[in-house]
Amino acid sequence: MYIEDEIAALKKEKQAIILAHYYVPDEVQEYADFVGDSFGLAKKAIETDAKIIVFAGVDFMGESAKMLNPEKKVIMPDATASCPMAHMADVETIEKVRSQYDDLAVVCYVNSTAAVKAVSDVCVTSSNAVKIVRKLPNKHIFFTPDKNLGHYVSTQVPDKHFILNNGFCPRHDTVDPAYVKKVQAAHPQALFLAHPECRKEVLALADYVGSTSGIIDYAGKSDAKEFIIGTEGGVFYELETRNPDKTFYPAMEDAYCINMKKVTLEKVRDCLRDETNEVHVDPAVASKAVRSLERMLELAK
Ligand code: CIZ
Ligand code: SF4
Repeated sequence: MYIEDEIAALKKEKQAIILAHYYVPDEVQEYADFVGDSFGLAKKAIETDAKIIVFAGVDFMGESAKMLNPEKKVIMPDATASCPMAHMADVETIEKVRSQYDDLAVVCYVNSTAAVKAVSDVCVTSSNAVKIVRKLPNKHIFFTPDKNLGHYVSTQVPDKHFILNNGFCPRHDTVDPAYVKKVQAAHPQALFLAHPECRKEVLALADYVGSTSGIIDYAGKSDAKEFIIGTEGGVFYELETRNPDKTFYPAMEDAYCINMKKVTLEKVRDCLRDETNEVHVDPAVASKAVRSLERMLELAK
């Protein structure tokens, strides 16, 4: 039997759904029931009535899906697919910053561990960070883990004071402005669409700054025919499928997130068949962390 047919049969038998991030390999996106960015996937995880969620993505995404659906079984194709940025934040730093400011909100990017979410006031994703931070009543914002997204939000919400944690995405943080300029010179008609996990020097060159789903929407609606894409290479699958008449160029030499690429179709089949790599979150941590996620879902409306 072909692997695609095996997966289809297992999904039916087990009442399972496959949720995939835009950064996983093309063939996994092709056979997923829903493909999205972390915000879209979190919302989908709540809506589904499937009994098993196969989360084709990295650790923090599976954790969030589990915390929002404690009664469902959440399994991961590769248990070692982990976002390094999520591990660049710690509870001690948050507590220290909290002790220094009276009117502080701790805002954590969803790319974070459950333990960090549990001591934060609200979660955000790159699709909703600006909107949510604007709505917070607090004057001081401690943004964690991503310094680049935090800096970008601070430029959009200038009336608040930001303290930035020192984390970053190894993929987006290394996009080189000199390389982007070379691609721009080679394709002068192309618009440059960049993810806010890139450094400010890169965002300064962009025609549009937005989340992965923001970039996909923008490219679809724009009249332009060529685009330089400043985010992980997995988005090319969705961009090219939706826009066969448009051309997309990467803004970096190596556009791939190693951890997202660990999620293969074989591993999707294996974890579904064997129900392995189930996600567990300590209930005491989960009960606090889920408040930050639920507050995000509420404030993003
Ligand atoms: O870099 C990531 O992991 C992103 C952009 C996640 C997401 O979908 O927000
Ligand atoms: Fe983490 Fe960056 Fe990979 Fe996203 S692209 S999962 S932020 S390492």
